[in-house]
This record gives sequence, structure tokens and C-alpha cells, in this order.
Amino acid sequence: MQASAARSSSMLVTKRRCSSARRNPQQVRPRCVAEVTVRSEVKSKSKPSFDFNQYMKERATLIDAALDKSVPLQYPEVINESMRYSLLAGGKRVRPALCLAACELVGGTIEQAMPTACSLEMIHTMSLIHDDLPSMDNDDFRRGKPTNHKVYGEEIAILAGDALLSLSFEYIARETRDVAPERVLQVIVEVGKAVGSEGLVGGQVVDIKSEGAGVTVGLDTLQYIHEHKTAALLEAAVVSGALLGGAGEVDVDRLRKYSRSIGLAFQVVDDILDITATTEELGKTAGKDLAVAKTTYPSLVGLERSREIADELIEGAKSMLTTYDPAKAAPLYALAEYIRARKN
Ligand code: GRG
Repeated sequence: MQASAARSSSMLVTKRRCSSARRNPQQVRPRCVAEVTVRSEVKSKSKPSFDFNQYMKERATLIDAALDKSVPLQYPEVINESMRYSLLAGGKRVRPALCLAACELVGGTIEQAMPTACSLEMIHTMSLIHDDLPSMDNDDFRRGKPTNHKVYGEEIAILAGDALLSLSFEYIARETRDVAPERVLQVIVEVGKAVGSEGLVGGQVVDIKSEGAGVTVGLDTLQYIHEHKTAALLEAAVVSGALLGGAGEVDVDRLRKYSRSIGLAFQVVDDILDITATTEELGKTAGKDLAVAKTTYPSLVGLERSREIADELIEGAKSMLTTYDPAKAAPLYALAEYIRARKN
């Protein structure tokens, strides 16, 4: 197993089993960004205040409108309906929001980054559709609604995922405006890498192969899974946004480090929420990791240490932003804080 450990915080392994989760699969509701209190530096007296909840509400409205246009309801309707069902089901829109924020931080515009922001949400959504299939995680609820295959059947759900993946790359190439073609190509390479065997697919494969009786997963392998299944797409979101906005190498490098840290933190928090949040709060089945005895950060290092690791990663991410104007970097500071504090 080649497990990349280069991006880690310090990790102390103390085996501990976590308490059982509260679950009620019937009680699910559509999700949006929860109104979390963001403990961001940008709220302190010395720095301009930033209303993260309002910001995300506005961003989600813009992103949802763009996504709505991206998949027209045309013949053969069933596939487009199925794609739209999951794409417009009200996810938190973290990846597109990161893409837009990174673009603006380096001087770009929302318009330059929106096609890529939509593409990232299409890829994320297709990965959720496929992840929920009976041959993968076999889940009944996602984003507070029955999973795609529960509504449209397995064949259509697989094809909806495939069509979203194909459209995602077409969409960047076809819809991006006012960005140099070589930058658009760089973005396509960045996103492609995050999806394939060096990204989501690679992480999912190691995850699947790490499940089942008699398989012991160590922290290095778990970190590999998290960095590829989850962090890779968040990294592509931030780096693509920066590239579209005209960032030079130094900025791309800094923002890549920021995104790797928030990306791993995102999944560590996901592991924590699986055992601390309800199905209603999550919009998907809570306690799933525990039910199938899956290795997670809490199962390997305990809840408390998992929270510390998430904190360390978020602090590391924020330290990459200190060279920027605090007002301009406020969204990325706040998104990092949100990832630590989120409730779903
Ligand atoms: C990408 C070709 C291709 C295939 C998919 C199934 C698979 C391969 C990968 C699984 C990837 C996966 C489901 C990772 C989990 C990522 C994660 C933490 C999802 C939850 O993200 P949120 O909380 O969800 O942002 P919302 O619903 O808010 O968007």
C-alpha cells in the first residue's frame, strides 16, 4: 500500500470505540448550509466583519441558478430528470463556493469560475449517486431525499452519474469565458486528476478493499482514502478557482496547501459527524460507519483526538492565508472555520 502521509498533522493513535449513534431514517429533510457560528478571525474587532451565513446563502442561490441551467430537461427526459434530481437536491455547495472564493481572492470574477464551479458540483453529485448504489455503500437517503437509484432504478442512476461526469468536463470547456485557453486546459487537467485513479476513484478503491472481516486499516491508509476520496476534489475546487482567476505559481502553491488541509479536515469532521449527528441533521443515514465497523478517525484515534486533528488542520489551512488582504480572504477563512464547525 502506497499511502501518502506527506500532508498530515501529528497523529497519535489510541484505539477507542465510539458510542452508538442516534438514527431514524424516516426523519430526513432537505439540507442546506446549517447556520453555524463561524469562529473566524475575520469576526474579531481588528478585522472587518464577515457574515458567512448570508454569504453562503447568496452563493448557493447563484450556484443553484447556474446548475439549474446546466442540465436542461430534454429528450430522453428520464436521464435528465434523474441528473437534475440529485444535482438540485440542495447540497451545501462547498466545492463550488470554494472555487468562486479562490478565483475572487486572486482578482478573478464569479463569471470566470462559475462553469467550473458547476462542473465540480456535477462531479461531486455523480460520486454521491454512485457511492449510494447497492454495489457500493448501498444507501437509501442522500441530501434528505431517497437516493437516486431508489427513485429511478439502478440502471438510470448509473447512467445519470456517467452523464454528469461527461457533462462536467464538456461544461468547463464549452462555457468558460474570458480565461486564456491554456488556463482552461490546466483546470481540466487539475479536475481530471482529482476524479480518476489518482483521486476520487483511487480513494474509493482503497476504501472498498479496506472493508470487511480481517482487514486492518492503519492511519496511513485511512489518510490515503480521505485525501483521495474527499480532499482531492476540494483541492481541485480551490486550485481551479485560483487558476481561472489568474493566480501565479506562488498563490497556486499556497492555496493548494490550504485546500489539502481543509480537504482532510472535511473528511475527519465527516467521520466525527457520523457518530455524533442524527440522520435528520445529516440528510443521510447516520451511524453507518459504526454499523459496518468501518475504520474512521474516531475509531482509530478517538473522538477527542479526531477533533484536535481537525483543529490543527484548519489552523494550518488558515496560516496559508495570512499574506492576503483579510477582507479579500474572509470567505476562505470562514469556509475553513465552517468545515471545522459544520453540523451536517
Ligand atoms: C468519480 C468516476 C467517479 C466515480 C465515483 C463512488 C466514488 C467513485 C467515490 C466516492 C466519493 C465519495 C462519496 C466521497 C465522500 C465525500 C463526502 C465527504 C461527501 C459529503 O460531501 P458534502 O458534505 O455533501 O459536501 P453535500 O450533500 O452537502 O454536497
